[in-house]
Amino acid sequence: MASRGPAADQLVHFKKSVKDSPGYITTKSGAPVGVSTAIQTVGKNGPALLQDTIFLDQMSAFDRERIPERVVHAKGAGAFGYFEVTHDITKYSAAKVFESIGKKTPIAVRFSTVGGESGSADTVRDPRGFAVKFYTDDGNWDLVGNNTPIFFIRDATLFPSFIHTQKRNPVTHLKDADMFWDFLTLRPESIHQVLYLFGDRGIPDGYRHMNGYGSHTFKLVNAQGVANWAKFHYKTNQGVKNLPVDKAAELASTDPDYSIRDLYNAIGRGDFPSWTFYIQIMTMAQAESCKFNPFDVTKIWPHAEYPLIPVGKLVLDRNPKNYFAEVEQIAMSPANLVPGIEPSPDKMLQGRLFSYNDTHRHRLGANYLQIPVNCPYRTTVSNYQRDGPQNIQNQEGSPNYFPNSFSGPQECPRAQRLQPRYNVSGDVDRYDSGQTEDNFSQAAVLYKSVFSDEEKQRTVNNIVGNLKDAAAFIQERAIKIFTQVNPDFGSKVAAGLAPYKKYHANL
Ligand code: HDE
Repeated sequence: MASRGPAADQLVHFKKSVKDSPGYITTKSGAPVGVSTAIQTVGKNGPALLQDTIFLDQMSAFDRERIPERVVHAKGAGAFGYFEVTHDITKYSAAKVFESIGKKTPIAVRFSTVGGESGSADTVRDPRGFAVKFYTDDGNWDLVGNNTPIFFIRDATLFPSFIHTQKRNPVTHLKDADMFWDFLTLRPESIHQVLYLFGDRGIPDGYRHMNGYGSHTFKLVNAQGVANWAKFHYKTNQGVKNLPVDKAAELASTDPDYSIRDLYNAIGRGDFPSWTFYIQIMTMAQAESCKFNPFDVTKIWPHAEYPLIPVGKLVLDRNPKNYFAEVEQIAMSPANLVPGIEPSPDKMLQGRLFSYNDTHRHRLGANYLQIPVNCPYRTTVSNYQRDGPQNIQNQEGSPNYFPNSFSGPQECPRAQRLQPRYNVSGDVDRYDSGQTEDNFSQAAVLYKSVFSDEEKQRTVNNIVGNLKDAAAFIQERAIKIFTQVNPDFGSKVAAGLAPYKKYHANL
């Protein structure tokens, strides 16, 4: 029989891989089970018995199968592979992952959509998550990015509200065009990413045909302790491909798991996807005189001024052995940094340094880093932390206090050198950047000079198709913002919305 593809044939392959007879069913405590198709009852039609420990074992496990889904990025696909250095960047970073040309570091990648639940369709208009875990010799480094180099907001404190507006209305449990556009138009810094989202790249054709970005600015530190600011990019070697709107809508009903299937099948048939890894560098002095705020994640760094420097490649060559174990339980975190790579003062990144580990403790438990897919297995975890729920690596007889005289682990001078002292000062305040920063200039360039005339029109159509459901006063506010980006853009959206401006909320 012809193959139906690696995903459809998974069970057939499993059966072929089992050499001996399958062995016996057991309870969780390892006891063999005699009958697995009938509950124990008093007589043929009688009530069930509490002493049926086999039934209790099975049903109690089932009752606990689901863990909370991710509050964002709930639907996703994962795969494994390696990162290989092809160009020397040790003058910028002493991180072991970049140590020498040819060096390979194992990686795990999780791709995702953002707003939908775990069962939602893959082909929606939404940013895509592109999170990479590098299992380095110095511990795990996670670059938890998206398929866009920018984001909607630049202050972490706005994130919970922003996400609420992209998800379901708490009364109707429906997506709500008023919430969605009200927030975006009240925070004009979002316009750059809104344009990106409603342009052609807003619906990538699966996960293999899109680029990835670390998005934030990070700090790289070299062996001499010299620091530079950096951005990370991965360019797809499969070529960028996006889905036309009608095709995406059709797939949402005929194959809602399109992107998961596409990735699994490509890897399963040996067609391993890869990305070329680049950095952009900005010196500390350049940052001082930069025209825009280099720590603002709503902005890109123009490539003409800060060119892409090749570093290596990412290759995905293994599918998950088990989805729950290796994808649902993977815990990506921007706080997983290694010596030679540090955060920048980007306020979004700073907020993320807290949020991810916090959500992992809630979703997976306090010792989530001991779950095999999260464990920094290329190094040995030694410290003075102990105990907690489900701890399976409690460091045996090593002392549990520091300093000590009994051969406990010591501080690492190299890690200290790679975190050089730096100076910051300023007045403590809450600085709302909504109106004080430049919100429009890069969006204007994207619309005018990057989008073709056809893409401009498609973007307008996509926006109209969504904004038409919002109240008229929100539509008007949106048109003003689009006009600030480009008058042509504003008037095209206004013309597109004209037939729909029927509903005027009486506020
Ligand atoms: Fe996330 N984000 N995020 N995010 N994010 C999560 O972490 C958060 C942001 C991104 O495949 C959550 O484990 C805050 C930007 C990806 O497992 C949560 C802020 C970028 C993934 C969270 C942001 C991302 C997440 C939900 C603003 C691109 C999926 C579950 C300060 C650069 C990771 C979880 C995976 C997931 C918080 C903004 C990318 C709640 C607070 C910007 C790819 O912790």
